[in-house]
Amino acid sequence: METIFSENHKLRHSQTELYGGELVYPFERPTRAEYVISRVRETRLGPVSGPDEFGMDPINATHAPDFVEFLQTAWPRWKEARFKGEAIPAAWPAKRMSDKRPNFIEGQLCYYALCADTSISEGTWEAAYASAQVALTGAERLLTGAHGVFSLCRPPGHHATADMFGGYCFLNNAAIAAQYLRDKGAARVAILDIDFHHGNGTQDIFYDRNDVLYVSLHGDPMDTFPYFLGHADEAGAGKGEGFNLNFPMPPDTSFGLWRAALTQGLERIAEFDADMLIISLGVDTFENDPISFFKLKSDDFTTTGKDIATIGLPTLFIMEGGYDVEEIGINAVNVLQGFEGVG
Ligand code: SP5
Ligand code: ZN
Repeated sequence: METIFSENHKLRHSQTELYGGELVYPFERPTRAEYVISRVRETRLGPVSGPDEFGMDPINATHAPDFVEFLQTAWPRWKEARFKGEAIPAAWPAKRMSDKRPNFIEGQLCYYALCADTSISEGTWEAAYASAQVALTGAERLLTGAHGVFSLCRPPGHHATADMFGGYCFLNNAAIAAQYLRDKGAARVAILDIDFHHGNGTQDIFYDRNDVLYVSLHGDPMDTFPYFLGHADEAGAGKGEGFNLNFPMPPDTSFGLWRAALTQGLERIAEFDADMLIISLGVDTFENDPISFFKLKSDDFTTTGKDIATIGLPTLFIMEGGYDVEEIGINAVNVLQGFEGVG
């Protein structure tokens, strides 16, 4: 399987995450991608290629242009305002407040943020842009006949909505890729999100559509981030009703229960008759992940890849979360090898 990867991910090297009342070094850090690409090379998974250039159009096809412009300019504007630290949102248009967009950068930061765990720092836009190009290049490979491709995206994307960043995400790589596949002729695209967290951004972007099916397996939002989306009764709206399927699961969920949900999700995808499948590949379901509460073991990731392969669709794997740096390379590549029938 070919891997698409950009060294520009390193441009995202934020030093702060608001976590448990402290500013910690972020869980979403450059070494994550280094562990994964090392494992890709070590296992000889296949060739590693840089991204092609698709420009801004496919990004603006999914995201609001004002939000994209905000992301592009946020860091220089924040510096200009002479704040000392990284850009961390600390106010919100909360219940019963106005939704008018403020003028000052601090206010705009809060306007476009869905939570406070994600600081904007120097190079963030450049890395997010490269990550989207990595996803688009993987999508293009499917269109030219590849059966499986791995877009090693960093930063991740599935929490980003059309006009909000957060949860370590800025541009929704999976959504951008799905929209690109639709625009290039795929009639139906399915997204299967196996990251530990619910992909609130991806769900929101496609919630009222019946041409992109979203299926997610995740920690119950009653117990974990993103807290305010991902419930089982969220089934889609309007003509999208029935095209959103959530499997929230409780703390300590082990592979047996998780795999049963995977089987049901794959059945729904097969019934949907998708032309192509995108996997939001988070490996933060791992038993030793520092911020999550599922109990998957390294071998379970291989089985997951095998299960995904059974539905026989051209599949684009897009890297999302996974924070136990020592193991994320092994676990991510196990999924890919399982899909390819190796291991
Ligand atoms: C892409 C992705 O996986 N983003 C996840 C963002 C999660 N950020 C919020 C972290 C809060 C973690 N609270 C953990 C409590 C552990 N006991
Ligand atoms: Zn996650």
